[in-house]
Amino acid sequence: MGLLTIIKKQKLKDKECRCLVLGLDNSGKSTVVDWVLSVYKNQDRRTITPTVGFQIHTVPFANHNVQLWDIGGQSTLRPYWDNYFDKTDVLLWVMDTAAASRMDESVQELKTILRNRDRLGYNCRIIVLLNKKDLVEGADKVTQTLQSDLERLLQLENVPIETRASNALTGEGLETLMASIVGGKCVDRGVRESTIKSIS
Ligand SMILES: Nc1nc2c(ncn2[C@@H]2O[C@H](COP(=O)(O)OP(=O)(O)O)[C@@H](O)[C@H]2O)c(=O)[nH]1
Ligand SMILES: [Mg+2]
Repeated sequence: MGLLTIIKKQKLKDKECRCLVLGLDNSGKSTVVDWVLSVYKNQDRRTITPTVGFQIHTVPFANHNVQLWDIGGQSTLRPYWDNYFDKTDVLLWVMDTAAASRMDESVQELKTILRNRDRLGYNCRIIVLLNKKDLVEGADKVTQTLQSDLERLLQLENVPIETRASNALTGEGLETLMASIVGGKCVDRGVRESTIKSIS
């Protein structure tokens, strides 16, 4: 391995960003992760089955190692979500834009998390991903309305949130999402490895 390669690899290791991917079951979390892996790690796209427990993937992006923690969203698994909160840089909250009947449930779950922000850490950034935009007619208008509704609903929590829209099947919106994920503060890799060991 040439010196340049070693230096490049070391640089990548220096910046690590831990992103917790949460949201209700069927919102598209694993599909988002799958698209990211296919593009930035050249992995074949998989057939997605409901996530039982959690999966951790590390993806190189813009001089960062982005750790994506894909956590199962079924109601039986939600009481365990906070086991993963420690040292999270970004909480990516995935919502199914087309599932109007589950919107309220999703917002309530997010509110519960935000009310316990001491567990998540006050430096953790919150990104809400309005996924499955391809399934709604007039997606841009719908996501705009949803965005302002969300801001109003989460106002009481007094937490700044960033909203993005995506189609995880085609990857639309996901490259800018990745850029946004690494845009925040990231910390040293060593700290994170000890956390993974203690949880797994
Ligand atoms: N049309 C459409 N379907 C999606 C999108 N994202 C995910 N899906 C589908 O939604 C279903 C649930 O996705 P999955 O990633 O397993 O959701 P998870 O339970 O949140 O991990 C799967 O059938 C996916 O193919 C999207 O952006 N558009
Ligand atoms: Mg899943």
